[in-house]
Amino acid sequence: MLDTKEQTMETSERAKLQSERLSEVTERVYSQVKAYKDKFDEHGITPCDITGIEDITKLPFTVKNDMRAAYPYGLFAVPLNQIVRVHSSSGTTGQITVVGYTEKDLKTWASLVARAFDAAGATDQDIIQISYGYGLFTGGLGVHNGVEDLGAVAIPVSGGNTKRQVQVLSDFGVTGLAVTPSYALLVAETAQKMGVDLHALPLRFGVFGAEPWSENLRSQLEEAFGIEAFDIYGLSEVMGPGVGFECEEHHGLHINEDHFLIEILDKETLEPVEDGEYGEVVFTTLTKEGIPLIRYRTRDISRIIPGSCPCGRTTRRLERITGRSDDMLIIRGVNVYPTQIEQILLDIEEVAPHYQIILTKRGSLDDVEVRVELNDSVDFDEIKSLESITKKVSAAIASALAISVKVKLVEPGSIERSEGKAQRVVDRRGEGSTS
Ligand code: DLL
Repeated sequence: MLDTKEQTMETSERAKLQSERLSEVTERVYSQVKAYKDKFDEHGITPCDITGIEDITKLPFTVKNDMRAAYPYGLFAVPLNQIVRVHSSSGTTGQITVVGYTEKDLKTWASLVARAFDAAGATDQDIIQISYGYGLFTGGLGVHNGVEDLGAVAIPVSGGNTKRQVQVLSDFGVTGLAVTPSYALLVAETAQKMGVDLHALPLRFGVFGAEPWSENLRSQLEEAFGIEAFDIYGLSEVMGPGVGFECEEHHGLHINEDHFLIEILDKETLEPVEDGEYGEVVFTTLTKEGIPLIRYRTRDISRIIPGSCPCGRTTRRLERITGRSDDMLIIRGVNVYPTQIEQILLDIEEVAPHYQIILTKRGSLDDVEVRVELNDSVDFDEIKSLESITKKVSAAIASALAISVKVKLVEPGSIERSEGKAQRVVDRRGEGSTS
């Protein structure tokens, strides 16, 4: 295990380290970042009020809009000559936000991503194909630096050009694949079309993240590639990939708590919840120099898994992210995340793991349609079987989630494939009523 001391230290010892670091970071943002000074003053709080992690709740939150207001560099805590790299968030929910890294930040980031690959069993003997996008997105370069830090071979393929992805995978002796789970599906599908037998390759593991994915998708990816699949979590505002990662137990994402203080807060009251209960994930960066963030509200919903992990790491585990609060659908009063629908669809043999959820307006009501592709093996022209599969899918959704949705089976290959993060929900409610 890399960084054994940091990853296995007694909880009390870690709390002490976090407390020291929290004091330092609050002082730093108070003295270096005007927006934080103003906010602290508004709340009548000074860094002297923060003596330990139990004081975290005294501090104000940072939200995406604070970052937008400070666009591009307003929340940086060091002069630009100390920043050596910038990245940005994907901007799927509005204007992009910019983050900056000092040299030390990049080193820390690489070491935390290296922990994730180490936990997936990677060593300096491995050859790792990185198919996350390179560019402003933190996925490509973030994973790249971590893989190099581990001493493994990094193949910077980036996203897109899927046939070439398959060619590299089969010709370069690749042992590990790092990519979004949805793009991994397309790579597997393309390999099959190209007649490449993925099971005959030396590929051993995949490190998948950057979007929510279900347990059933994990099984399908493991089967399609003949690999063990690991989850990796992160967000650009907080650092990028490597904030948390799965170990061989596959039971939650170990959070790199020596660098990030995690809180789970009730969605309504924003008060801390007990371990085991669901809420919004909030992070405070403890060591970042470029753009330290205090109590950043991620909008991701999850919970801390209570208890210790047999792997020996003492860092707490965040359950895999079910979804973002922005993606939550409210279907006739029931809260549903796209991954819950995915989990159900992937249990049904006759459909493929390609789906989209279309939201439209019918009068004043929201209408939800689940579009899912039929499996190649089903004859799309056979109306009888289509009817019975449609019924089967709606019944499975109704029984698992207690909601009734319209289901539309579509031809294999007709749902647009993603080369990065998949767009599972298509919101057409602004485009006028369907009736
Ligand atoms: O997606 C960083 C990343 C790159 C993580 C590569 C893992 C691998 P952003 O573009 O800022 O950063 O998007 C962050 O993506 O708040 C989650 O909603 C979602 N997300 C990231 N990883 C996971 C995961 C990168 N493993 C947002 N499971 C986060 C579920 C994830 N959702």
